[in-house]
Amino acid sequence: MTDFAAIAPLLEGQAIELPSWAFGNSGTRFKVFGTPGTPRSVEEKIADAAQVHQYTGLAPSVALHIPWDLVDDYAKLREYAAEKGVSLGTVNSNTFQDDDYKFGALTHVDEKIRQKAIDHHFECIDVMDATGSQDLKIWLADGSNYPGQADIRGRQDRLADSLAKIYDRIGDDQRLVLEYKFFEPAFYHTDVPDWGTSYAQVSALGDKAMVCLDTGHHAPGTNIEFIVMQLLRLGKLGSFDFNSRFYADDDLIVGSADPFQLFRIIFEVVRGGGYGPANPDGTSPVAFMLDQCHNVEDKIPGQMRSVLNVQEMTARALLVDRDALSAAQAAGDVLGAHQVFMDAFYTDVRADLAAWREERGLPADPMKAYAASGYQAEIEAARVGGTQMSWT
Ligand code: PSV
Ligand code: MN
Ligand code: MN
Repeated sequence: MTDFAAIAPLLEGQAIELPSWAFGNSGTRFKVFGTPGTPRSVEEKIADAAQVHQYTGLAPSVALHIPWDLVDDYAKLREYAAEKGVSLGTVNSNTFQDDDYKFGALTHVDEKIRQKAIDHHFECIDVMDATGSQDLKIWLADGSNYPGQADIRGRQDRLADSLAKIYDRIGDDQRLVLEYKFFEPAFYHTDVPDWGTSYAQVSALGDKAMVCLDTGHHAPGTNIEFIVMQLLRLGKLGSFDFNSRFYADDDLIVGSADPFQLFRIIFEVVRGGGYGPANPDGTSPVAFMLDQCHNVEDKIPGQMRSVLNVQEMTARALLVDRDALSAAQAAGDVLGAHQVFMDAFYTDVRADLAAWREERGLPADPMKAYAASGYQAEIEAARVGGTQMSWT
């Protein structure tokens, strides 16, 4: 098997973007629990995200969600983030919390409402221009609840037209990534339910339009790594929203429900050339982002655990002896090939990663170092009054 020393340099520069909303309160339709110290402003969310990067070295950027992260001056916010040691990443549009969008946004039959949704995306692109963000991520709540409720074909045509208008505004160094989700909040059909629909829509737009794969947005049992392989093969996998799930769109800590699935997904990213510094700015061709909520656990350590899980499964995926695997596959050695794969998955890399961190001036155990830092007590004492930021 490949040894850790051989793959260690490949871990250099791994970047996992954090969602600003993970630092605010979140919950279910039953209850949103507030916790002392929760951010009351976008700046406080960014300060908390910067902690994750400070202790892990893995999370140099923060994704924004507009209008949750609305501020007057994005250039100033960019400076603030830089002072904290992070940058502003993907800008997520939000067309799911406005009464006008009850029956759709980019697919709406009413031209005025559809234009309002398009205009919102233009505003998001303005934000990107000010923050220096590369990606505009579009996730649509559009869909219907009952057979016959909507002309599903007409909606697809309007979606294509709306996306083309938005794409026209995307700058040379920017990308549009279209996220799919098979259900929720609409339950009969959604307008971008699967990778095939997202792929068809972004392919019609051009090279700067890609698919975003959220790991929680598939039917149970779906072979997600196959989709990863196919999208990479087609050159259209733009980014991940990582999280894990037991049942639906649970948004739990990535790698907690099924670390083996995360390993299989990252193996296909590596195999397909989606990992590593292929871009001129040193970033990976496929952007790694988290899309999670921490309903009952502390948010900063929750995000730390998440990026560490991604790093751990990345190391294990890189450990797969690809030559031995190919040889066994070519020889029709079913169990030999499977064993090569599993040997890497079962390799405990935690001690090696701890040493790797220490060599780079990072704490061997970031969770422990953060807990000992006193930051949590500090924010609990300082953040009194104001309104805590919330996912909804
Ligand atoms: C929708 O379920 C989603 O995954 C989209 O990415 C949204 O932007 C995000 O959740 C909000 O948390
Ligand atoms: Mn998502
Ligand atoms: Mn989701």
